[in-house]
Amino acid sequence: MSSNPFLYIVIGIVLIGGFVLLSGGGKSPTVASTSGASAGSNVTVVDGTQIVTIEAKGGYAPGSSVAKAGIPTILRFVTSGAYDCSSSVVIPSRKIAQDLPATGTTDIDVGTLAPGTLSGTCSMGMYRFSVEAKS
Ligand SMILES: [Cu+2]
Repeated sequence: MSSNPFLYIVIGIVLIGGFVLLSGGGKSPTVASTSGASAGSNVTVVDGTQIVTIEAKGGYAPGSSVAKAGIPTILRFVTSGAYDCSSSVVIPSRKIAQDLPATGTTDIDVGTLAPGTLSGTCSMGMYRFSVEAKS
């Protein structure tokens, strides 16, 4: 019985595939660890207004954000081909119900956050997000 060249090709593909997976896995995203009680990496402050950027599509990312209390705050929802119910945002404590375009950017003014957690969901209450405001 002679060796089967097909077998060697399969083994080669598996080895190369495994190597690609391993080297790709090494490039895990590094979380920017800013010092002190600063806000999360999805939070920026522009002209004194805090902008919390949340992607909506099949849920919310990040699901939980850390922001600063005491400054005017906007939740900026970014959608890209979101045809699921996460494109309909409800923030009960602010009496907000906002439909997002399937693709686009929608700012929701949530006022100045008091220390604590602001929570929202999709219109069905299935997907959740929260913004924890720290003083
Ligand atoms: Cu839903």
